[in-house]
Amino acid sequence: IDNSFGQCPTLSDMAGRGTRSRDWWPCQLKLDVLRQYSVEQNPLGGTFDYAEAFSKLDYFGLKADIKALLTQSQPWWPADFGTYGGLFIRMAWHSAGTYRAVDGRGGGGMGQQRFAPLNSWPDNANLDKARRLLWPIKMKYGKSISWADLLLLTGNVALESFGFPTLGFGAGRPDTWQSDESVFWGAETTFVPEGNDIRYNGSTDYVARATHLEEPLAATHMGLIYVNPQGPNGNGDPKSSALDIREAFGRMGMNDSEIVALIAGGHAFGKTHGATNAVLGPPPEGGALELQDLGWANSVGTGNGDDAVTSGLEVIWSKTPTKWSNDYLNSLFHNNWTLTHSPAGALQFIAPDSTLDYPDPFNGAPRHATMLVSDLALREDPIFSAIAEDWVNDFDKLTNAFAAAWFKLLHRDMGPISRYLGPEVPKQQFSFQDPLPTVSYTQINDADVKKLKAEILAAPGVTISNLVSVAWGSASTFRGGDKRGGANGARIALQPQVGWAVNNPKQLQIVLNALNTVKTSFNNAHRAKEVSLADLIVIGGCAAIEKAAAASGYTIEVPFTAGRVDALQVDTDISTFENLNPQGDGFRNYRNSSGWSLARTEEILVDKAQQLTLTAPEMTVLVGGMRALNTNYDGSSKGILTEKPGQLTNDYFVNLLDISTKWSPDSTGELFTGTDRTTGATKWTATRADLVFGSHAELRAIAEVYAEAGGQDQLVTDFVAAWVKVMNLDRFDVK
Ligand code: HEB
Repeated sequence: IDNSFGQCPTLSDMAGRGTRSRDWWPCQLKLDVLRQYSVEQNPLGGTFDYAEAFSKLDYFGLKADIKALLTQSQPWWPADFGTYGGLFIRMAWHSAGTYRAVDGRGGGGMGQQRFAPLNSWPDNANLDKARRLLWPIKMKYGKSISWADLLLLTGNVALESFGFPTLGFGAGRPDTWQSDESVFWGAETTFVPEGNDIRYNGSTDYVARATHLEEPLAATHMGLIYVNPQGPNGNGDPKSSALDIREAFGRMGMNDSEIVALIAGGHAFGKTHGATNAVLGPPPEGGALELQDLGWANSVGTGNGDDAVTSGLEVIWSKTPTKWSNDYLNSLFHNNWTLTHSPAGALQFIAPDSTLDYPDPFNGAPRHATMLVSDLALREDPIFSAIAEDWVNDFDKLTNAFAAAWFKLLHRDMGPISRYLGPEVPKQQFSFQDPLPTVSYTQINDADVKKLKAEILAAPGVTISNLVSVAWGSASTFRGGDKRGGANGARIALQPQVGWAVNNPKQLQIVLNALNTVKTSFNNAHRAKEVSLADLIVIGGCAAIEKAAAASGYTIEVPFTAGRVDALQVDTDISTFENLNPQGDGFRNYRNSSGWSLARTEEILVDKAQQLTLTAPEMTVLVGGMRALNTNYDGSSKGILTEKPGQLTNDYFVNLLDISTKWSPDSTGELFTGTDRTTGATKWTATRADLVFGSHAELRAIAEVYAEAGGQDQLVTDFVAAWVKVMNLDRFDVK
């Protein structure tokens, strides 16, 4: 356990050390999350195209090499039962299992297990060995396979080597080169088991607290992928463990039967490691140079093999830990369990009167059946046990359920199926992929777009403001983390998005009605050619921006790429789409104040900008431009710092930075009034999402660029570029 949070024994004066502004002003709004993954820190350079590199991969050669590696036990980390399969399955599961449905972050899509904090989480103990075992293979295949893909594919190959029929594999996860700092892993300053559990907002009641888990977190403690194997806070109680499991896996987007399938499937293999009470060395990130990014050094005995300590638990679930079987569930339901301690002192269950044919991984010595407290949850919880008992007697059902849940686990954050690469992508579509229909009609051309723009602008009820707002609402659900949302599919016209407060349902309906009328008349007038509502929503935004620019003296054309299609309600999973309902959308001056959140409005704005993969300048110009276009979600005048709303001007920045306005907060600290410093007359109102562009030194520096001489021209150019980027965030089909 590393108790040195926030401390470092050596004081250096180089390479960014010493006290920094972040130390002096820890509550300062940080823009770092908008500056990740720049070309400068990518050794493959900005032009590297992973899909292209992957297309040259000898995929089945790679799979054969992984399969061979499984049974090549290395003396520095001997394989249990003669195979690394169990270890590799756990590696893949822990890579993908950090996904949280609430904000779409985490997951295996960026190969983040290589970097802090994940590489050093207590729950990821000894997975450094798994990755190091894979290095010769990564080295051999180079750029044609990313670490992110390799970590997951290896888990698949391991399952297949044990005789499990997987549904296939979709590659296509380009590597990242730094820790993803955008993920909120919790506010705690200690790792499990010490976890000070700020995420439960003070609740210590195991029944009540599961529902108090702070959003967007999924894990129950800092440093865990999901739940404590010894029960909540190590209480040894399977019933309350079940509540934690349901909540944690639910936050990963898994339902009860998927949960049972994953655990019963995963723990059919391998073992846990707690042979001795060894005190382990620091995790990789805290390790000495000579350890070369390996952690958890174990100095008892050989420190590996039959002396290995990982979790401190010593469990062998199945009589056949290297073969796909129903033995885990058989053991769970057909044995009598007694709470006991592992050699390392951790709470686990043993079946003292079980048969002695649970094999030792090295010497074959017989052992009794053992289970984790969290495994017993599948038997003690009535809902889990009903599902599991059904599968005890129906192995095929378990096999099918695990295959589907495992596939979902690995691909949950990949976005639409069009992103999947490789020869093993299943033909079948899954609801978690948010399917879009394939269409055969001819797409509209430039001349059609021009005509459609004119028709939209002439339609009853539409304004520059509501067209821009709806186009933004449609596209801005996109989340870079799991590639869900976006304008394609026009899901803004479907449940649940159509009813979201941020979308102003009444105004939205006016625009959708107008666009649907345009759509019907266009499609009736053409034979094989059609326009989708999804495209029309975006075209509406283009038309409105062009008109607003014309009003301020600019003749521009907002680039548009046709080809979006309209999704069906049946292909739109309402409950998980609800996760895309924003806590706040500073771009439309929206903040949902219900629900427990410690976040400030300006942090929610930056967080949303990060989801949209925007840079700080892009965020700034979009807010300023959208205020000029009068696109607040509720039509309010908050932050509309212009006398000419609806024209694409830089007025917002000019007026925000004008010293003659004096700003004062209301009692909530959310709304501000700007008065004339001399006369005292009220000039404007604004929110935190506005004033931050004048108060935050770095944002102010960007705002100045748009307010100073030349700023108006630059605003028009940059606004259009950032706008088009947002409209196309989910166009994986367009290069
Ligand atoms: Fe698991 C292992 C816990 C789920 C798969 N796990 C394990 C361990 C632990 C656990 C503690 C041990 C580690 C060591 O080494 O020591 N899990 C757990 C929990 C949970 C789970 C608590 C929730 C309830 N798993 C899971 C899943 C999966 C898995 C879901 C898949 C799918 N695991 C696994 C494996 C293993 C484990 C395969 C083995 C590893 C080896 O062999 O190495």
